[in-house]
Amino acid sequence: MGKENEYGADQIQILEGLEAVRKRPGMYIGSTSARGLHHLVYEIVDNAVDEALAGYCKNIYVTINPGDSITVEDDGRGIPVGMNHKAGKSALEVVYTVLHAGGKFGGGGYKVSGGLHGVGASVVNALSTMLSVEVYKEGKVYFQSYQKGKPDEPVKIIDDCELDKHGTKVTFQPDNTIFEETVYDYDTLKQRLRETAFLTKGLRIVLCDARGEEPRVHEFHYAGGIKEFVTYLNKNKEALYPEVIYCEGMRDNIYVEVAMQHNDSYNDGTYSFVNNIITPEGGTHLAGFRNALTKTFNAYARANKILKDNEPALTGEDIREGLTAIISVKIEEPQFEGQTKQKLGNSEARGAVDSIVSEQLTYFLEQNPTVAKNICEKSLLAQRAREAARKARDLTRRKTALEGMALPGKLADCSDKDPKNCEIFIVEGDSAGGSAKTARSRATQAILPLRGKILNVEKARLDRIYGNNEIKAMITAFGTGIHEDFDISKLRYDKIIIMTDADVDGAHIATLMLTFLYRFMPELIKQGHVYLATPPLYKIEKNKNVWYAYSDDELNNLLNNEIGRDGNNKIQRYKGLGEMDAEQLWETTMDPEKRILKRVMIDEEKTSEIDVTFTTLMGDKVEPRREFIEENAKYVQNLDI
Ligand code: 0RA
Repeated sequence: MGKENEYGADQIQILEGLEAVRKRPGMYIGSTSARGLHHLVYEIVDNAVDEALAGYCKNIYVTINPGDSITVEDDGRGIPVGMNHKAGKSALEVVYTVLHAGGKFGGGGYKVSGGLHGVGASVVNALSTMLSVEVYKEGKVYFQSYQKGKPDEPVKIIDDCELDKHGTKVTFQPDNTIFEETVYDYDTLKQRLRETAFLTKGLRIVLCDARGEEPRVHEFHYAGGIKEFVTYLNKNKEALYPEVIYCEGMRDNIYVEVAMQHNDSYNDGTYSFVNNIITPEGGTHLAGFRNALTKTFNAYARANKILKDNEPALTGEDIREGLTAIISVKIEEPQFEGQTKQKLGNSEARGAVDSIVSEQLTYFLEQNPTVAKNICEKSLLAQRAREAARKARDLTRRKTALEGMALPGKLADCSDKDPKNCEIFIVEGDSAGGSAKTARSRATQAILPLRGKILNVEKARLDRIYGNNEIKAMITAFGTGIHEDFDISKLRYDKIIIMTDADVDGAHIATLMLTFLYRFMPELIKQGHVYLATPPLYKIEKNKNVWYAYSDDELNNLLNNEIGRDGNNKIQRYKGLGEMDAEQLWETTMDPEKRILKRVMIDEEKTSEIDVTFTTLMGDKVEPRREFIEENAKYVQNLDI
């Protein structure tokens, strides 16, 4: 076959490849929702991060331009621009037009192909109406631009630059015929880029939002890497000891880093990453860490007589109570398993993490006996609380076994017994609960009124939680049990609807409820069973007609258009659910035909930030909470976490 034919065949393959990406974008970037839109940025940034991991790039600048195009510039070596003889074109063009070409060329350096969606720059290119790239190398600026992945022209030199300038600058405009959402969310990018900077110590990432009149800029640069990540995650909690324990090493060609520190909370805040990408379902690296932790602490506690020979061993759960930990591995060919491919499967990662953590943690404990004793004692307390909680739980279990499903007295249950048809309203206060009971559709709607504020689970151990009446009522009403007892098939209602006043107190109660659900029954949220009711803020009456408005914007819209501004309008501002009679409550908030429900969702990629948010809102420290509320006051309409 002649050279030209070969080139032609290649060309056809490339076009077919790009077409495939545009036809089934979800297969390559997961989704075409806001999430997929943001993945385009991560894809391009991750390529630059690989260059940083190889030791050549120190700074990455990410800019959201007016019109929501994105520019990512790095100061790495610059993508190779020379001829790729096999493909018959510039290596740069290969990178941007051939599927899965990322990193397969050029030798040397440490190349970790991205995790779940490490699909390469060509996918971003195929899904962009426009993409342009400049490479700075040896005093020249190389350039190529593309539309929907197809190059406008071959790579050309467009300018000279400083001899010592080097790097790559990419700008792309996501295709609005492919993405359902094309507006970038600054906070989403900010969180992810902060995380990337934590996971790549020494790398500086600057994010700039140039869409508004005043640019917004955040800079992330952590010399301490994941050690600083742990400090950040613990910032609203009291650390149990000042040191962040850090282990690092290379085994079986796997680079392992672990950082951890206990705090005075009761949650396990462990997050694991593979090649800088979070693994929400853990996997072998996490298993290796847990094994090492349990083994090492038990050995230490026994050897130092903190745990007597006749006492039972500490469980992993005991030791992880109040632990904040980051496990980060870099591995050349990660294998992902599980339904959502978010679980690391490489068996060698288990041994690598286990041996590195066991060895270095043992050494640390020997060198820091005060810290070691501190952690062991906290674990012993956890063990005792766990024992007390088990007894309390067994008691409720025995009770339910004896009395059948002993539903809480305050619950007005629905008559339909098929959970798929049923919903439960958790209502703040007895008076609103009364209206809701009158208003409801008895067949399918159950009402559980809660008295006052529910226990802040962020500040309580399991045994106290089991002792709390409001929480017990919810647990029995839902039917699923919690923690290791949790069984979604026992869920008695398809929808759990939190209905609180549309004021600050109501928002606080809703947050307490969400904290409880998030910590004890996260699956209910993950599987989309949890909702927030939306009561109206205003009632407008004119000539016996009635309108409801659910926000200030809506009120103004109604007054400007449908109703008209008129002195005879009667506008009532609702302060609480209690101000509505049963009929109004039904019409505005409960009627499945008319109401607005907000489904609460968890973005699996954002869990560490969700934890920070909950501890900011619910923890002991007042100052960070005030700051958070001030910073977010503008954005409160969005209650998803
Ligand atoms: C492989 C080899 C060389 C550079 C890169 C990859 C590279 C890739 C990307 C992607 C984004 N930014 C990047 N920067 C560099 C070395 C090429 C050479 O030495 O000529």
